[in-house]
Amino acid sequence: AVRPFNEIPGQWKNSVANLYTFWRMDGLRNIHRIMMHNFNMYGPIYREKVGYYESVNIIKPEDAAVLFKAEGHYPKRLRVEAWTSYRDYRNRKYGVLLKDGEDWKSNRIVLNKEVISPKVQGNFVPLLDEVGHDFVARVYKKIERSGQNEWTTDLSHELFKYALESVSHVLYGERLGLLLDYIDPDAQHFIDCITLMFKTTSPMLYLPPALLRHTGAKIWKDHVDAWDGIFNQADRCIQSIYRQLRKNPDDGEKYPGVLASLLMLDKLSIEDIKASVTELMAGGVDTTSITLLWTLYELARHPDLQEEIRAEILAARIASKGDVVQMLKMVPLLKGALKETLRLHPVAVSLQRYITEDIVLQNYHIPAGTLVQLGLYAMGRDHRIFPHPEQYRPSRWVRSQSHYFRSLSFGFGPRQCLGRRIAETEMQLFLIHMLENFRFEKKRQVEVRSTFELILLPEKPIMLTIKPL
Ligand code: HEM
Ligand code: 2DC
Repeated sequence: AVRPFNEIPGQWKNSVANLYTFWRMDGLRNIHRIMMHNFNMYGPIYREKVGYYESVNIIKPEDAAVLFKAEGHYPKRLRVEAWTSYRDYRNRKYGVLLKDGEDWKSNRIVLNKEVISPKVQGNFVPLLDEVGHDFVARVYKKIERSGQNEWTTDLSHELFKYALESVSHVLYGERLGLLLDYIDPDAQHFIDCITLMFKTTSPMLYLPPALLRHTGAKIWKDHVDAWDGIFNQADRCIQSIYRQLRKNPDDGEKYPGVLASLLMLDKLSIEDIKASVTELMAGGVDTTSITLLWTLYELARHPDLQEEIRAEILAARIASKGDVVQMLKMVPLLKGALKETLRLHPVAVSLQRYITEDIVLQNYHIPAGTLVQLGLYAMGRDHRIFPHPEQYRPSRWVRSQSHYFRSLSFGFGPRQCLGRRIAETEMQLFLIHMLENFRFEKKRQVEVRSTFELILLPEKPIMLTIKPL
């Protein structure tokens, strides 16, 4: 017989005890490890109440399948109140990230066609390829200047610039010039604002922003400053394209970028376009750059694997005869490496949905309306789901092993990551260019852990040594 909702294990009945564990484990920065701890203690399903939201947590691929079948036509994830509060406070529209219901759906359908459909990938490739080339040239320059024929560095700042340059080229069809020696201070400020925005969001998952706002808390002020910086910079970029387009309407000769395409299509209001393009620009920086940093870190720790992927890339380069779109279809191990990076170092600790119908998970009844979270970080490190989870093995994604509801780093279904195609193409091209030119090494083999700042980040700087081949 199916067991009732109230019998699901967990500390949900005693939220004081739960808050105590949370505090003792420095919960804020350790959400991912607390979730693993809870799955070890309670098994593959538990209920919890932290702060002001309550959820059911699951870890198994079979349960994920049941969850996503019950997500309904307008899938809804956990609402990040800090982000909606800011927009309400400044009277700005929600973009696709924060919209819900019919409004979300109608915007998302239009955006899908311009951002994630297979037909646009070909448009993005030359734009992203150009940025990849320039990054390589920049690294050669750095190596030359070091005078030692190698460059040892924490690449994160360079990667942030690479990611912003890439996503901007796709969105605006124009370069910002972030890979030049002297960069626009406004662009650097934008990058800093995104990091601050994420960092100030996580405490507000537990303390309602409305309360913080009315008590004049510093965290709320910093959060507002961060979003103000993001919106001001995005507004400048959007205005400039808008004016250009009015002066010289597009001649259809070359791909003009996502923003211009949306403006010409004329299916969304200017305000809706602005809101979603700003989210795309902000969502396109820390996510891909950190994933690339983790990938280089793993490849530096696994030199033989690095060599194997390099060989695959060189072979694909020759076989594709200069057709980059074709080349991207010939690098399965490289793609496996990115999946493997996101398995061990996911950007999102969890995926969440409010279910729209009653379901059964692990033989417990779950009523419609419940917030169900899939622990993505915990799932990626569970030995029952991934044999030898501690090993970085891209080939597990290439060979036959079942991938059924195991590859979920970008989410699932109609509400999955809108930036997915951009992110994947950008990361693949980066690694192709870098591995064709350089070798990556790590001097001290120390394990770097993740820390939660809304997205998961390396807990300390990762130092890499880059040498020309
Ligand atoms: C949503 C992951 C890069 C823009 C999401 C979600 C995940 C995710 C897990 C939630 C999906 C769900 O609930 O099913 C990632 C990862 C990235 C990445 C792992 C890179 C490694 C990007 C980039 C952009 C972006 C580059 C922008 C260009 C968005 C947006 C949403 C989203 C707008 C909300 C979509 C909606 O609600 O309809 N992402 N993301 N992401 N992401 Fe990404
Ligand atoms: C954070 O408990 C932990 O892709 C919370 O590009 C639940 C939660 C809800 C929404 C998730 C968030 C977590 C992590 C960051 C995500 C976000 C949805 C989109 C966002 C996964 C798991 C992200 C990074 C977007 C951000 C775009 C934004 C900057 C405009």
